[in-house]
Amino acid sequence: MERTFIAIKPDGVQRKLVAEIIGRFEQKGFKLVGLKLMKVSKELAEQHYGVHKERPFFPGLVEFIISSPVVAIVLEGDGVVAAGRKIIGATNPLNSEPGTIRGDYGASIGRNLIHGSDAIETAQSEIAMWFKEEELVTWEPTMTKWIYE
Ligand code: D4T
Repeated sequence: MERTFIAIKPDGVQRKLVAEIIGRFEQKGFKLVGLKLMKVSKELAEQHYGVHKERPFFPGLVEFIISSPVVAIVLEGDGVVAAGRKIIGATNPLNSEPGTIRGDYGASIGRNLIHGSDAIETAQSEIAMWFKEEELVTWEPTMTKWIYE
């Protein structure tokens, strides 16, 4: 089953949007398989955003991610990577559709509340970067038969 990595960034945690954000994925029908509150190390932040290391916003982005706790999440479900990105909305909250997390709660690109993996392969490497195998929980929600045919 497909998995994605989601992180509620420091602004989402500070603004007390954790329950609201996790709730949106739960209500959609996706299964939580990993969940933890953590202070992110500089090494992990730099690794996670490694593709952006030459971009001018990289130092500020890393400082922001390590500035305050983050909630790291792994979700499972058919098509969860692409559907998760839709629920999150466009990178710049000013362009995100209303009804998306960033569209409803964000007002600037540097405080866009949440990260979601952008492809299945990225999700696999991000999950391995952020979680130990034993932190991921295998379980069967009783609701599954009411969500999937
Ligand atoms: P993340 O990776 O946080 O889910 O965001 P996206 O996948 O939607 O967007 P991204 O990788 O292009 O950007 C990563 C991260 O950098 C911040 N950012 C981005 C920024 O502060 N200024 C910028 O100009 C850009 C492009 C926001 C998200």
